Amino acid sequence: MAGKLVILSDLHVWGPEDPLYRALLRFIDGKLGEGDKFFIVGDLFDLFIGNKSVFTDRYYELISRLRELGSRGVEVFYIEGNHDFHLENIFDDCAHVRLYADTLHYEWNGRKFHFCHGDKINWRDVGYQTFRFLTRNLVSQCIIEAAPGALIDRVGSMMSKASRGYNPEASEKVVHLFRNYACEQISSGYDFVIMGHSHHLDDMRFRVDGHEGQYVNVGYPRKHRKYLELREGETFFQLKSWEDLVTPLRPVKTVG
Ligand SMILES: [Mn+2]
Repeated sequence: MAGKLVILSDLHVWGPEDPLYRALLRFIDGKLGEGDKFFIVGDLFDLFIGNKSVFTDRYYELISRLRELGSRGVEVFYIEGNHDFHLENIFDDCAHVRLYADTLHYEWNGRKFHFCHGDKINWRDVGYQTFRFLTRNLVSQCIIEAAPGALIDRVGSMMSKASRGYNPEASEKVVHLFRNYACEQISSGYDFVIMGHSHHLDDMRFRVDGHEGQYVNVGYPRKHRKYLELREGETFFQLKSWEDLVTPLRPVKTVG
């Protein structure tokens, strides 16, 4: 099958006025075409919880763009992050958009891919785990469904900022944990492990018992200005420069 895999994560778009938001729309228009698979590996938004009009109105343009990709022959795989989830009702009627709350195991051209945002990996990271627990468990899901969007927006923004303050940058230990996790997946047979969340740009190869696999993480595009691409016939993902991101994109905050 023709086409390529294109991967983005951790944009943490904070609003329609965010220059990165405009750049993302241009990215979707310019870089995706017939037969392509577009993978979003979580935290595309700094805050997007549930199918609430406060969010769907705010990001109307992007949602329309993703919805329209079907007619351009592009499939979308949205692996939810810890800042954007419960998106299940937004794309209900779009067969070309698939949502994953956790992990995506994928096969393409005989090669095996393991995708996850990565927020469950660092179990010692109390800040993230609390955020995840409070927002993802069933009780809070019911609350989210019943609560007005404006309230979720306010509370979520506070929590999002709090988790930012808790861990401004992935420590060496976290980076190490992510690489270990990737290595485990590769040793269990995956050819590629793709994660986000750490905001640490990574491109590593692991060879286990003669089997070589690649771990990639786009880091924090606001800072690193990279995305990932795998074309047919290529052996490994390329970290490509997002050359469109030339204007200053507000001071860099490394976020969880
Ligand atoms: Mn995250």
